[in-house]
Amino acid sequence: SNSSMRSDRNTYVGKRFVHVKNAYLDSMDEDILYHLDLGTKTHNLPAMFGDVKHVMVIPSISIMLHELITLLHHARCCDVTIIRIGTSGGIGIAPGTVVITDIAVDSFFKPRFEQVILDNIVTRSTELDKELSEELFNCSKEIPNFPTFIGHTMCTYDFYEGQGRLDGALCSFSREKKLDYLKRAYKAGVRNIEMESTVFAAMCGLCGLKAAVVCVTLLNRLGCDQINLPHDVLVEYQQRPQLLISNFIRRRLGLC
Ligand code: R2B
Ligand code: URA
Repeated sequence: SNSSMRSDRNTYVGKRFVHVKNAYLDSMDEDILYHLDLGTKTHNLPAMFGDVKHVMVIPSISIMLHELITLLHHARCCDVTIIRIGTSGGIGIAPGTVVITDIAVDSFFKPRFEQVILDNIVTRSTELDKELSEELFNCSKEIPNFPTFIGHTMCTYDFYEGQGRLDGALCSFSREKKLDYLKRAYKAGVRNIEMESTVFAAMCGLCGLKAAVVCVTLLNRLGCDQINLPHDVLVEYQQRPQLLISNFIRRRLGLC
């Protein structure tokens, strides 16, 4: 029909299609949209979503921490230890490796979290508890076949361009610039990238909580951008931080 006639690359008569400003996207054999658990090869995306609008909500760990730390205060908790566990992208290390963070750094490899307060930028330190990270590392040595490193963790505001990815709807840099950036991060001591550690370290530090960050890596970003390991492998990897922390808790309770 007239309404579905293509008049140029992005426009059907009477319809304006979404522009993706990324020259790499069309050359990809398959595009896995990791957070949506969808892929161009595994799902018929036009049939499933051609007529709907998506909304994405960005969860904020800082809101959760404000309320959790306030709760701990009201409950008069003391000597609190708090550990963030989760997933991350590794740099120069094998997928499945667990990284225990010594310092959380920002996108400039600096150990700081910049909080906008009113119309000021307030810079906060992102140091974590050294003794706690060493205790966790010792604990990891007791688990067989459990590759673990202590290293810096880079925390970003975005999963795609913000982590130097060549996929996603926007990509404004070359493959060479991406690799140069990630190699500089590696040289600065960064071993993994995620999206919560700096604000977590800053808030816990200021409020006197002993804090640690333990994340498994799902891919090596020097090799690829897409998270494309089989589902059961990803599930096993994601259980590794949980396994380490449950062993740590058992040890602290004197149960092993
Ligand atoms: C790690 O993984 C998530 C993004 O895929 C994000 O919550 C993070 O920090
Ligand atoms: N989480 C991230 O933030 N980045 C990755 O590459 C993987 C998981």
